[in-house]
Amino acid sequence: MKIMVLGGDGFSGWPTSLHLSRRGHDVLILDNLSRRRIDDELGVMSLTPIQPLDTRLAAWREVSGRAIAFHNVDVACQYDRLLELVCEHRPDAIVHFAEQRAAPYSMKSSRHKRYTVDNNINATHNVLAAIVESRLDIHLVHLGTMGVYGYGATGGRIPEGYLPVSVAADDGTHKNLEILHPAYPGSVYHMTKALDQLMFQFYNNNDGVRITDLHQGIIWGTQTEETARDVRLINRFDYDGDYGTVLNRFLMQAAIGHPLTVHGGGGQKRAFIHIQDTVRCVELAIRNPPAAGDRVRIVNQMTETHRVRDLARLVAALTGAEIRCMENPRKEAAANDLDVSNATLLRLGLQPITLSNGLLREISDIARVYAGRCDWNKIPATARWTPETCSSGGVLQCGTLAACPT
Ligand code: USQ
Repeated sequence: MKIMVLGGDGFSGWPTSLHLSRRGHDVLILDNLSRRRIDDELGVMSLTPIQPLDTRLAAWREVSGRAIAFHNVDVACQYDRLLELVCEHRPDAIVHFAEQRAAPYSMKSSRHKRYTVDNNINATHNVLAAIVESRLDIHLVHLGTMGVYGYGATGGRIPEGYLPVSVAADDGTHKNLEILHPAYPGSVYHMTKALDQLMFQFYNNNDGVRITDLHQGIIWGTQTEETARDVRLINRFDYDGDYGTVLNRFLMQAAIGHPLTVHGGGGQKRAFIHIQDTVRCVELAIRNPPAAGDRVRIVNQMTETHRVRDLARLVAALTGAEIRCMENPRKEAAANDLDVSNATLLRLGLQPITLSNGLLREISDIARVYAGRCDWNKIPATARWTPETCSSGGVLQCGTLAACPT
């Protein structure tokens, strides 16, 4: 198949592009390299030494004998160029990763909130408008997030996108419906993914665009089979307080002798997936598109759930690291339950990679090899959800100790 990957230079987009290329697909990356510019803005760099995109692509050609094309395009701003490329390359599928993906970054200031909304909403809408204007039957595969559901806010098992409800009419009868699961975004970033869902619903209803929305959990791990083939193909490893995600941060903190930074008491339960499974799931979604006329297919792309403090304990047991509970800079429930259906991916044949000591050690080893590239000052998470979160008497207290539950 011919596949366009929007955001193909990022943490998920790069390994996905390689995986699809290795599986024989003809891959074309569109990216504006914004993630690299955000590193510069924040004064951080990936823990792993990622190469410029042209070096990455040349290395892939050398290692695999396969070419991946690249166009530097800002999908959120350059609509005409996007449309031109869609019409020229006539992809069977477009994989859309071209969004700002960090919740803390989206909450840093009104500038960051506005950037995240402008970028993410315009990117998604431009892709949908270009698919319709091209008049091509392109399957859009989008990386959504488990965060749109609000981590168990409605109680019970989280279904894949649609909630069965019974609506009472005035005459006392009941009508059974399936509605889009209510959105409970917990950050401006998560809010943009909730808004994406409405755009998908509209373009699917109005224009019959075939869409798969993958509601992804927190990714852990860094390398895939393809990125591990040559050091020039290495994937990003974010550890900083804005982009680093929780399990990778804990593993990296343990590797450099930093205490594990648990927010609050660590009662937050979240969904997780290994990066290798992410790329496999995207390919499964591409190979199994919704039929013409089907509603938006929503798939929960996660393999297991864990509480933050349990992950900290696991990493501590493996490495001897110290656990430190910090005032939580986010506005989120101190504890929640989470039960998620991932029936579609299991039905499509995914054999989940679950947390195992072997894989955790592999990540720890990578973190240890590149520990010298870490800037300790960038580890604390300082983006506060409101001026009141983790402040006392108006003084910023993020990073101060809170009581850890036993
Ligand atoms: N947390 C800590 N200590 C840390 C970092 C995080 O306790 O050092 C806690 C957070 O407070 C939060 C949980 O760990 O309760 C998860 O935080 P995270 O930074 O690992 O993940 P999150 O901000 O939710 O976002 C990440 C990705 C995002 C994706 C989302 C999936 O950055 O792109 O959509 O995971 S999900 O969380 O399922 O919505």
